[in-house]
Amino acid sequence: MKFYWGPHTCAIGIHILLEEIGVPYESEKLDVAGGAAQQEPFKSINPKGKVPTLVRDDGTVMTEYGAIATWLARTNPDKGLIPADPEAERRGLEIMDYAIGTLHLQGFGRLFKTELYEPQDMVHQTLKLGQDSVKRQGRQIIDQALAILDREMVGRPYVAGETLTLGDTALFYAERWAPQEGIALPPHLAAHFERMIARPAVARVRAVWGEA
Ligand SMILES: N[C@@H](CCC(=O)N[C@@H](CS)C(=O)NCC(=O)O)C(=O)O
Repeated sequence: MKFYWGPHTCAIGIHILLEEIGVPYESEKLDVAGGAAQQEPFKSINPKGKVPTLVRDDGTVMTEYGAIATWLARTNPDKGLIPADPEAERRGLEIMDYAIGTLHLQGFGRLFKTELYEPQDMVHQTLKLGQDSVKRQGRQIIDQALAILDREMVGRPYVAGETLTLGDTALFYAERWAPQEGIALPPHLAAHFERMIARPAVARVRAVWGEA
């Protein structure tokens, strides 16, 4: 398998799953901030121009965080990355979906890709009038999502209960952006973040990413 990632991106969560599982894989770092995900040769591999991307040994390409994470968990059932209890599974998926769909794409997306959310008329584009309000809106979405997720984590070391499951890696990658953007994590998320940081698989990935 070949795993494509870029510094600062959500791909760190899939990298952690690969290390937690212990499957053999190659990896390739892309200069995502410099536009490499939108250019060849990567664009022909994943026309969506996004990481994480995982290419299987038969050449088939997997994209979308939830799909890749679920496939990795289901093909390595001994790792317990999908809870056996349906209610715990639902909880974990609910948190994963909210971390990806709302906290990441609607919240942090407005901070990282502000220009995509700006009004497209000439006046706004020239004077950059829309940027502050887009960033404010992103910050409101982030604050609300962090508060909701913090309540979800009361009394739970991991998103679905007592052990790590796939949703933890999605929550972790989004938690990791908060301090980088000067946003304090609320206490239960801060504790979850530290719990993740303490895992050997996370330490190995952070060393590769130049963060440790
Ligand atoms: N819906 C995708 C989103 C992935 C995504 O937004 N990836 C960002 C990095 S966090 C990316 O690759 N951006 C590259 C670009 O826009 O050029 C998923 O769930 O995997």
